[in-house]
Amino acid sequence: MIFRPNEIVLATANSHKVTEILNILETYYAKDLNIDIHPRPSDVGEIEETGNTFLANARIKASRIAQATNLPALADDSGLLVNSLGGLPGVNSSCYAGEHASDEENVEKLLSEMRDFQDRGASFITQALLVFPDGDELSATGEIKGQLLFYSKGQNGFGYDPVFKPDGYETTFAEMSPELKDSISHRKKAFIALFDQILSLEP
Ligand code: ITT
Repeated sequence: MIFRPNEIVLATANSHKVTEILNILETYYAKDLNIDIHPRPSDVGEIEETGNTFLANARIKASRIAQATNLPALADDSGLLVNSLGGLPGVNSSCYAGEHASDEENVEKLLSEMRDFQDRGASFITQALLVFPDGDELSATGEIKGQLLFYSKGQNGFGYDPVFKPDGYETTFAEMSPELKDSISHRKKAFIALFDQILSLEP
């Protein structure tokens, strides 16, 4: 039996993701959450993501932080899947242009790979995973479909946001306010689905 935790530690080192996750939780649960969320401990070094799936990589990150802290650890593994590229960059989204590539370098490589494709369909996926120190898990995924532009537009967000226009909207994620992105994103869908499960657990 899994009990509702009073404390959770984040397993992501990506400050943009941390900001979005905390904003989503504050917006949708506010004081009802009653769970202390701690940042990823700075003394845990880089965690190599050797999995072939978002779930496998989320498990590697969360298990490592749960073991290091003896607290339930929350991972976000996410990425962009592009139809014309057979699902790339996928699990390799953060290092598409090479290890430690910047967001700008990844976007530049994507636009270059996509220059001859008219099918611009793509989707963002987030795998949210909570791993307890004893190995129990709760998981949820979120997805948003959209279209890739031929050039970058907008200054907000991070990663591939400047080239991704979600279906049903006229602007890229990077042109939207953070509040609008966080109300429709893959990350919002995954984390609301996960925290609805967490909050339904017995205390
Ligand atoms: P952690 O592993 O420490 O959580 P990371 O940035 O390495 O941080 P991932 O391995 O999950 O995380 O890689 C996710 C990459 O996918 C991220 O670096 C972006 O390039 C892209 N990405 C994920 N969510 C995104 C979003 O909401 N907007 C734009 N790009 C996103």
